[in-house]
Amino acid sequence: MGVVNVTPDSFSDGGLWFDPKLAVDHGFRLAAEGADIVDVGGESTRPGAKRPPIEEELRRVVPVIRELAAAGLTVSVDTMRAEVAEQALKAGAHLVNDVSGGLADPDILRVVADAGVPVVLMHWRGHADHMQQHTTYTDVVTELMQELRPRVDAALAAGVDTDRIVIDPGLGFAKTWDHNWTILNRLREIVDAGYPVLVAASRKTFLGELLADPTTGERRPPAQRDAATAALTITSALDGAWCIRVHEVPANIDAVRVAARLGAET
Ligand code: PMM
Repeated sequence: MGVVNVTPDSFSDGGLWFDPKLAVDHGFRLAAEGADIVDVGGESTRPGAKRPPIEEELRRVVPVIRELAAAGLTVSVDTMRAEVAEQALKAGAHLVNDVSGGLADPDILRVVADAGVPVVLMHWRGHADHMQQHTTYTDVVTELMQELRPRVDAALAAGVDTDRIVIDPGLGFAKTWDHNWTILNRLREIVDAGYPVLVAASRKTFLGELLADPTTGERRPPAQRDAATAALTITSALDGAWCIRVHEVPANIDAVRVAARLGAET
C-alpha cells in the first residue's frame, strides 16, 4: 500500500502532495512502481496535530480519489469520519482505512457495511492532540489485542463481513518507541488472531530515533528512513503481515519479494 497524504502537515512528507494535481500524479507513480493499493488521506495524525474541518478533509481527498479510481487504481481512503468514507466510496474508493478502528465516528462501520467494502481497524486510544498521554500498558501486545477485539465485534455487529476486516496494531499511536519494537518483535501473535494484518512502520519517528546521528544525537529525517522501513518490511512479511503501508514503494516491493523467497524455504 502506497501512501498519498493530501495534507500540509504529515510528519513523513508534510505538504509535498497537498496540491491535488501533485497528489494524483504521486498516486499514479506509486501504482506504477508496484503498489497494489493507494491510500489517500486528508488528515494528519502525527502527534499533536489539529483536525481539519470535515469540509476541508472532503475537499482534499474526494477529487484525488475520484481521479485515481477512475483510472483503475485500487484506492483506500484514510479517514476517521463516516461522511468522508461515504463520499470517498461514492468517488470510487475500494477500502476504508480507519486509524481509530471505528471509535472516532462509529457510523463509519455502517457506511463500510452498506458498501460491502473491506475496512482496516487500527488500534487507537484517542486523537493526535492527546494520544501520547495514553501510552501506559502492562503488556502492549496483549492489551492492544484486547482493545482491538471489541472494535472487530463492533464492525461485525454493524454488518461488516468477517472476511473484510483487517487489523493494525497502530505503530506510534498511543505507543512509545519501545512499544513499537515490542509489537514488531511479537507481530506473529497479532497475525495468529486470524485477521489479515496491516503494518505501517514507514518513516515513523522510532526509526528516526534508532538511526540518530551518533555524534550529534540528531534524529534521522523522515525521507532518510526508507532503508530501515524496508528492513521492517522483510521481517513483517515473514511474520505473516497481509499489507505493508509505505511512502516509498520500490525498495519495499523488493523487500516483499525477498521475504516471499525466504518464506518459501520454511
Ligand atoms: N499511520 C499513519 C497514517 N495512517 N493508517 C494505518 N492503517 N496505520 C498506520 O499506522 C497509519 C495509518 C501515520 O501517518 P503517515 O500517513 O504520514 O504515515
